[in-house]
Parts: sequence; structure tokens; C-alpha cells
Amino acid sequence: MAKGRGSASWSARAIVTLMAVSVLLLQADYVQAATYTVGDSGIWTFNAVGWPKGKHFRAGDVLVFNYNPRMHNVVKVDSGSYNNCKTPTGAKPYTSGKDRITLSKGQNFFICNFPNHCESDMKIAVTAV
Ligand SMILES: [Cu+2]
Repeated sequence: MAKGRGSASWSARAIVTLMAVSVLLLQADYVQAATYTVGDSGIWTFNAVGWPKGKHFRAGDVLVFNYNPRMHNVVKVDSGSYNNCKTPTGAKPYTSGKDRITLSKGQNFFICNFPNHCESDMKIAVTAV
């Protein structure tokens, strides 16, 4: 009997502990995930390249790209494509004009692939930890 009561109380304590840990984890997630609107004026446009400087990004953070979709787009690319402004075959541009893109851990590269826009520094490299 005493053994039975002991194990029930152990389970209850385990459940309470798990709930407490879950709440802490949820709060940690809530604190960690941030949303950033890309561009110093809140617009994704030319000369965006310096925008990430001085900011600290985490995997799971969301970048919001606001732009006129008739003039610009967003393409997630690799470092090579970022550096030479060449869009890889099969890359799928974001074209909504208000794209929300979640950062992956490590380096994330984005360009606009309208002709000569990337070359005009419409590109950003964001490192997420
Ligand atoms: Cu553009």
C-alpha cells in the first residue's frame, strides 16, 4: 500500500515537473523568436546589403520583406549565388510583396533577381545562431 502511494506521488511530481519545464520552454521560444522587417526604412529595396549589420538573429526568427512585387522579388540563395548575383536554376522567388521567411541556423542569403538589382546591393546575408 505504502509503495503504491509512493509511486502515485512520484508520478504526480513528475507530471508537475514536466508541466513546469514545458511552460519554461514555451516562454523561451516566445522570447527567442523575433520578427524583423528588412530594410532601414522598412522596405526591401536597393542598397539593403548593410541592413543586417549590428543585429543578432536566431534560427526561427522571421524576416519580413515588404516591396512592390512589380519591381522586386526575394530569392533565397547559397553563398556562391549571393556573391556573383546569379540565381540558381530551379530557385523559386518569393513574389507576394510581403513575404515572411523564417531563418535557418547558419547563413541565410537573399537577393532580388530582377536584372541588376542584386548588383545594386539588393542583397542581404544574415547569420542566425
Ligand atoms: Cu529588386
